[in-house]
Amino acid sequence: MSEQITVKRELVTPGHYGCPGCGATVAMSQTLSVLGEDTIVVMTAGCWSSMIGIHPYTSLTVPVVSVAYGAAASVAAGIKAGLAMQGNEHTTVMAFAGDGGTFDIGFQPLSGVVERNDDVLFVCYDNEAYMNTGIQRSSATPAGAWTTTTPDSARKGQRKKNMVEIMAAHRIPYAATASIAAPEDLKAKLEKAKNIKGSRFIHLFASCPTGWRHAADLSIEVARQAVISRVFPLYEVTNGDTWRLNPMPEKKGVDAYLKYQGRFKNMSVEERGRMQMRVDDDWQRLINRCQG
Ligand SMILES: Cc1ncc(C[n+]2csc(CCOP(=O)(O)OP(=O)(O)O)c2C)c(N)n1
Ligand SMILES: [Mg+2]
Repeated sequence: MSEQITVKRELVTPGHYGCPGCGATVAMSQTLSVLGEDTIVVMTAGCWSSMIGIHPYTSLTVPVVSVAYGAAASVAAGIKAGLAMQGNEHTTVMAFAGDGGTFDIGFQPLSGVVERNDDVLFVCYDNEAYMNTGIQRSSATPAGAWTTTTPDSARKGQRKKNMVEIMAAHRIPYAATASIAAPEDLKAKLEKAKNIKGSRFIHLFASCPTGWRHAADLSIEVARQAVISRVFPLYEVTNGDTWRLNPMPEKKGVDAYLKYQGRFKNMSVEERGRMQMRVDDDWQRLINRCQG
């Protein structure tokens, strides 16, 4: 019997407009390689809608619908419902939006879609600021970070919004965090999400060398440090009530994560200590949920 060799086509082409080391391009490439060609991507304004290229060129080889900023969830729900009316139950419709298009301006449409349990996979690539318009603070920006709207004289004081907790509170069938530094974990989560009917949300951490002020070849390492320092733990929540950690990261201080990034370079020792306390607090809350 002859062996069949399947050559998988890369669905993100090399001609995109991303910055060197862009974590969001890795996020899209890893995501589409799992979801496959039978996927429609709905994206809002943000780095990805610029990186895709100028019409008639495109750097994605799957259909893309580019929509008004904030509307990704509702448009994706509408497309999925339209396909279902045509008898197409197989195409995955993925909303792919930045943190601004998810945590902030896209928040209400996303909440509506999830509350109705519309059949949508929503992937938020989180680079922790409005990068495409010049690194402005969002509600996903962590406390202590420099951005152009939280300059060194007034760096961000508020904590990062916890979107997965908010999704879980909607009793969404599946919500998870994921990282470009953990592709196998991301793959398992996407495969699971792809086969669930209803709303699914993946919060995908994607480093940004331009906005975070780190070297382009450190994007994966920075994302990896975020996981192992527990700044961005990997976990999943099923039906809003079953929390599971995957995997248990080592106990490491936040300094190893902060040290690569210019956006944190002016944090004082006290501020770093406060950040460590917040990370430890959030970790304990997460552990309690996973054990409860
Ligand atoms: C209604 C509306 N407001 C503002 C803008 C300007 N705008 C375009 S992209 C962007 C930032 C997007 O940030 P995010 O969603 O985090 O994606 P990123 O650029 O970081 O990839 C903004 C504010 C817009 N296009 N439409
Ligand atoms: Mg962003």
